[in-house]
Amino acid sequence: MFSCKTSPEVGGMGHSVKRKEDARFLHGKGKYTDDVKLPGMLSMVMVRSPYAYAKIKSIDKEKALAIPGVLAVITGEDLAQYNLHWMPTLLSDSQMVLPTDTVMHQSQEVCAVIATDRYIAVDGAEAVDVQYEPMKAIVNPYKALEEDAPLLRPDKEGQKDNHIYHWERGEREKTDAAIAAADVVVKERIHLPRIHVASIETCGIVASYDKDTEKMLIYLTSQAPHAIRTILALVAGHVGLSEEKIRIIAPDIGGGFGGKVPVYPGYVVAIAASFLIGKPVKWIEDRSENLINGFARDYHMDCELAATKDGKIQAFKVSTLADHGYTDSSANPSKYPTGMFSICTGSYDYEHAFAELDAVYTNKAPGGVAYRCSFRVTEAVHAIERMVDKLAAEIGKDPAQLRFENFIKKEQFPYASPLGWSYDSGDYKATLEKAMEMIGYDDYKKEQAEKRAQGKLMGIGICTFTEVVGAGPSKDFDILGIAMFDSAEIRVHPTGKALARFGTKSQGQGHETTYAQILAEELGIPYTDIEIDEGDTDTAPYGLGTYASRSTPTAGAAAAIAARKLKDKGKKIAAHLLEVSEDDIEWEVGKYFVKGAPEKSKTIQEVAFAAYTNIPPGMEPGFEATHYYDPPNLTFPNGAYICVVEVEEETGAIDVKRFVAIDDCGNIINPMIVEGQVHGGLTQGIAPAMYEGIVYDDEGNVLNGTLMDYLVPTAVESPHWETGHTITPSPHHPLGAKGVAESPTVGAPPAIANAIIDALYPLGIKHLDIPITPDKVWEAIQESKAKA
Ligand code: MCN
Ligand code: CUM
Repeated sequence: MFSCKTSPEVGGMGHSVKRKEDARFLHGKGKYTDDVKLPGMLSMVMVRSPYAYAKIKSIDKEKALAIPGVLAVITGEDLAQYNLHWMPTLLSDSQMVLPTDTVMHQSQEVCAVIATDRYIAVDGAEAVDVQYEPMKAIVNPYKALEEDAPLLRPDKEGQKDNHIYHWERGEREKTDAAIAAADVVVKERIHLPRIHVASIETCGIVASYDKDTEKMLIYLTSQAPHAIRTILALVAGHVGLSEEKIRIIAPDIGGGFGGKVPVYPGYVVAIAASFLIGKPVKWIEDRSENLINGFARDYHMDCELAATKDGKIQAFKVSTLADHGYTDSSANPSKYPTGMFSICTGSYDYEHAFAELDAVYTNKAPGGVAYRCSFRVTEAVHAIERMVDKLAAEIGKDPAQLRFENFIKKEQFPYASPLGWSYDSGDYKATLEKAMEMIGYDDYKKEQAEKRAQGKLMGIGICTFTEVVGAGPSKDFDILGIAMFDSAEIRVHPTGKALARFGTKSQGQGHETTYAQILAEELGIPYTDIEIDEGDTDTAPYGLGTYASRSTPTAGAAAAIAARKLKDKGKKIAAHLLEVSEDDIEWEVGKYFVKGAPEKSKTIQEVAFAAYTNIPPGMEPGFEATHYYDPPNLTFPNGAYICVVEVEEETGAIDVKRFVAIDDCGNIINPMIVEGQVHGGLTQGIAPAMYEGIVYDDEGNVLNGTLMDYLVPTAVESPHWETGHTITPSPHHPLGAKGVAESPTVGAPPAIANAIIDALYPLGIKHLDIPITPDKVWEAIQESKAKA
């Protein structure tokens, strides 16, 4: 167990101090991209395609340009003159900035109208006359692979069909043989549909080019400002936008959740427009533009789990078809096109596994982006956790018992998983035991038996997941060739107050508080005396940004090590001040003292002052340190979630009665912030499980592109989350911490799905895909009754 080393006033690790950033947010003083107003700023609005697949016959700008205040209509042809009409996606596919001849999905950007204000720009966009020749869209990814399917990407050299790539991990033959020889094999096709992060703040940019200084100043709601700057320089270097001339400032962010990692076409057009016109250009998406473009996942997974008749798991195989829309824009590391999907073997110890994935083009918006997912871990966890429950049902074993019998044991860590990961640490048994005790599992089992006897539908669902977060190591992980590590830079001022800067970027995770707490833990400087700064590429050290719950595993570690470098320098200064040898100096949080004479001491603040005023001969003045941290491994948090539901047979209505979430993210920096992250993440877990899913018609139109039709759960839909934790420190992280922010979103959907399907099991219903809505349940019930 973890015990605090610092006082609450110093506020190091383990203290639930209040978030420093909240005063500004609660007082309405957060500064978001749309709050940026620059002199002479213009507004940009996109003309978007009503068709999912069409040839553009003509674009007539005349009427739009005749409107007073409309300054320009930018088309793909205009950008083509500068070779800026295409851009790379983060996974090295190609994406149109603006089309020159064909639109590939409904709501795709067709051209951009620049005007003196947004109202005029909207009028201008309506006045642009685009003539289309609609074509038959491919919406179903299985149909996209049929022989007579039209080739969607003839622009790609060597592309002969709509198949993007094949990926596989593990041993196909051995896994197939184990499955063929097993007593029991359960099979299921599981679909995780497209969903949208639906952050409160949509995407947006203000681009401001100064022709005299040749500097491009960009305000961007971005989770990864440094990486985006490098990519922009690589894409637009040929027109003079080189990296030192680009400054990206990511101001406050109203939710990222993965949706603010990529570069969107609107960003490039706004930058190009400002570059050409020489004035600041703002582009902010409206809600529907945000909802219809760019989704997470869309995985169709064929799963097979094999076991002995008493439930010893022997092999797992999953073959996935991934619908990426018209371009693969997944924000995944280059060597991991399917992200960390190969964590799909889960928390269980068995020998044989094989995972393969085929990615395919369709006429949908670029997909595979993110939804608080740790790089495709949600999909992986859903696959294994649904299948483990299916196996339990098949052999009539309690799903908790089945899990206990198959868990990787505490002594087996570091554990080499069959698909190639080295799990760092965990105690899965303890985590599940704690969850069962907290919810009162055995009592619910009895209650369920009684309810079933009365013909009532009650279900209990478990998910015991293993997460994988914290990329690097940089030798394995890069995005478009940019290696993944992260950074911290600390400056302690003469008065002992400090400023620390990071290569990550908070979108609501509380970094201004938790990074200060890490430094407080290491240096003993109160967290309130430490300012945290992120997101400005001109001032922050280079880093890859905040996503995949990597900030604590990477930048958090960098902060600790940078602080330790400072402490080493401080020790020399303290020895000088106390007139003893360095070897005689000891450290206790916040001060150095002479071994055996604790009354002879110097505080960290006194040492900081001396660093600028009274240093030993030959030493460099100043009290600063920087560290770029390249982790030796990822961190593997885990959790045990249990959900109890009741389903009303007449209506299909689902009532989540209880939800207990026990997370193990190693040592915790701020328990309250972690709890907040878990609450938010669980709500984002019930969302795909029960409410959210983008619906397409056969023509590729999105049928729920507004928040009237796309149900984002609020406090009303959310159950009372009950949370707790176990602590298994990461053996390789300097603070023993693991990332946590996405665990709940990864773990909650299968727990909820398992509970609902468990409730329906007496009716013979053995699987439902998420979102499991009342109408889906009602239909399944009607079908099962018709069969009976
Ligand atoms: N933390 C802690 N102790 C730990 C682990 C984490 O106190 N052992 C704290 C951290 O210090 C940090 C927070 O919990 O303040 C989350 O840390 P971490 O798990 O490292 O995740 P990141 O900071 O890298 O956040 C990214 C993650 C992702 S990928 C998505 S998606 C998501 C999420 O954060 N988007 C969010 N949570 C979000 N929360 C808000 N409010 N808004 C978003 O857009
Ligand atoms: Cu996968 S969403 Mo988060 O990693 O930014």
